[in-house]
Amino acid sequence: MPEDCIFCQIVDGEIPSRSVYEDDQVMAFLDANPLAPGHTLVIPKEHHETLGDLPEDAGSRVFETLHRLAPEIEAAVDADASNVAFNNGEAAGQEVPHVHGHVIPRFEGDGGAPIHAIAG
Ligand code: DGP
Repeated sequence: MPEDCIFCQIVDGEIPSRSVYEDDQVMAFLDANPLAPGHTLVIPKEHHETLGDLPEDAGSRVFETLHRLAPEIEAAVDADASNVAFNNGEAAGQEVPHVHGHVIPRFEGDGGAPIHAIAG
């Protein structure tokens, strides 16, 4: 793993995080700069920079986790919907070069804007 990868450091417990879920391959934790209450990141524990670098099995596990957690996160914060998205590569706005999916709870009346509009 790259020494300076903050998500690898979260996996190793060197940087604290607010855990949402963890198993042998995947971690989910609250985003430090949330766009909405309950904004959660789902990552493979193994370091891979982009989706294209991710082995199929790890990708499947990340997607299974997003699939299971998104409705649970919505329910936990009483949201009406969610954006589930990846910024995949630096030119697409990926700031942390360790694959991560965002679950961003959405609420009726929050504007209904698509993710590119709420993310800035
Ligand atoms: P992206 O732009 O898709 O690479 O999103 C990176 C997200 O990671 C951004 O929403 C903020 C979040 N983030 C950055 N550093 C940390 C950290 O140390 N802890 C946590 N929990 N989230 C972080």
